[in-house]
Amino acid sequence: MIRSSFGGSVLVMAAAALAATVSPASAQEPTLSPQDKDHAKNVYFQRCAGCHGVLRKGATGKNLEPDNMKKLGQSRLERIIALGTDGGMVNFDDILSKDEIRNLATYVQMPPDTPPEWGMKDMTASWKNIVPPDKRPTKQMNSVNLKNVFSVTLRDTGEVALIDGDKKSIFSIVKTGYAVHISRLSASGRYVYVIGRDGLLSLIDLWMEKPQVVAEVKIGLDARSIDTSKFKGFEDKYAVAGSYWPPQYVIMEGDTLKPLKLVSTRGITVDGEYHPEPRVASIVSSQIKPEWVINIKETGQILLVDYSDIKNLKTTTIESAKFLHDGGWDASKRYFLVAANASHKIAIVDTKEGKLAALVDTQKIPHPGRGANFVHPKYGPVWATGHLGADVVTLIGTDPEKNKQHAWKVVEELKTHGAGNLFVKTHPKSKNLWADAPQNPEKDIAESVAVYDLNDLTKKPEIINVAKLSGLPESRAIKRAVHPEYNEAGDEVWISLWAGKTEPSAIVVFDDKTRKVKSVIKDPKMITPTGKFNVYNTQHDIY
Ligand code: DHE
Repeated sequence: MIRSSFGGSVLVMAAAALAATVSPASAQEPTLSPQDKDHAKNVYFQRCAGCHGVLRKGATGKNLEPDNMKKLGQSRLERIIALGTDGGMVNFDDILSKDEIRNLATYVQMPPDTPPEWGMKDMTASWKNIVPPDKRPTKQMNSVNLKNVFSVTLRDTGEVALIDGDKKSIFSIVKTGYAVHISRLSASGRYVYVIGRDGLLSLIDLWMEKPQVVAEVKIGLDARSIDTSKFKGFEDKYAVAGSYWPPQYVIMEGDTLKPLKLVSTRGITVDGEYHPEPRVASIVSSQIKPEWVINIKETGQILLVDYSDIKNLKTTTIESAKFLHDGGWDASKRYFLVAANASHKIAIVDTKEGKLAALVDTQKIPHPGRGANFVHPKYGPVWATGHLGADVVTLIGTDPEKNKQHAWKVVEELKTHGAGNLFVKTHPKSKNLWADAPQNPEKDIAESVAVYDLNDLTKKPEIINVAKLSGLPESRAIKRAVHPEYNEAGDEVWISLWAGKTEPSAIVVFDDKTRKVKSVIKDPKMITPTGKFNVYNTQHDIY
């Protein structure tokens, strides 16, 4: 089992919604008391479902259906859960008790529970138009430079901190969904959309004197992705959010979140088999067409959804590779590159032609975030991804016009300070590429980032221990250095130090040119900061 959400995910609402049924079992069948089963079910949804799936069919993590689990047996399963595996699953003996581990090992040998559906009726009933558009400000009511605001995920408190990037101070903390995941921006830059793992989507209006949630809707029971309509003429008109459970996506009004259209993603994998749980992974919005790229994890199908007429929705379905996860645009914004992470491939879609441009083999478990674009001195324009399962940053050529011989090929692998990378980042104005490694089991590596000089990639990267420079008290617990994000000007890099819920965390701001610490943002309210979304860069897909 891979630790879901890299250390504590959720499907709590789904778990709560499940009937606490215990099937009658024969003497030989693994069984638990109703109370233990209920608890194990919650632990499974919180810790395991993100990687292995609710129905345990497997994705980033292995298939955990009862027949396979029974073959491994109780004591082997307990060992795996406690200690992890060489295959990339981390140990759980630091966060689960011996009883929890034992019961979880039994639970995965029992038939999986299926959470309820969440249809239009449920969604509409959950919808709150808290401050309707006609009651909202007609102009910006605060004096903050909104383009340089960062929406920061405070993962374990279910909040986002809106940080004034110029002053480097929090100017609003907003309650959002449980185990909040990512923020995205409306085309105008006025609205921030925040999705929680419990499926709660919150809309924040940055024009308010103190920005607050103006609308919310629960789009499913377990979700990860959200984006908006960015094509000319459709700015701020629609939002689209995808869920892990039920497997579906929903199109909503952009300024109220009123649900308009719900589309199931259940269907056939690229291997031609039916899958009951094809989860919605990344969603990105095209700037060259009224279209979203919606990546369906388990089927490996990439959907190009034309939102110009949502009553008569036209979708192009592109066959790629299974286990699609995260990805980003190339510098021209024509090609979308997405990791099929457990297939160890990057799929590249030509959104102009509506076709797969290439499937590129990489080292183990590519994890780009949105990736990083720059011009390589030798190979021309490239896009970079890091890997969870290998200590390299992979560079793929992205210019089929002027650098055809390098296009859609791995042109170089840059050695990093360790596997367990989640995010790489650069900026068009920068000459640096930053790579984290928060999932590395070694404290020193997980607390550090590697910085490459884009003018001379033959030079070894500089390894910077972010935790040591932060001034936070030394502790045995890991403060994971995660998610480098540039400011609007492209001259600062912000890195979260993601500590435990009860320990102090911080955001360390580096001067990009000198790579020296410029500022450390600490605040007692800044609990478990992870992703940071600069308004301007997120709005314009700059990375
Ligand atoms: Fe994420 C992006 C799914 C765990 C921080 N993560 C994404 C995307 C997906 C995804 C599908 C792409 C969204 C998009 O672009 O529309 N994440 C998952 C999981 O399934 C997984 C592995 C396990 C889970 O159960 O949730 C998971 N993610 C995490 C974390 O534990 C992270 C590190 C911390 C946190 O706050 O949850 C985390 N994920 C992020 C971030 C992004 C992201 C910061 C956006 C990166 C960007 O720069 O755009």
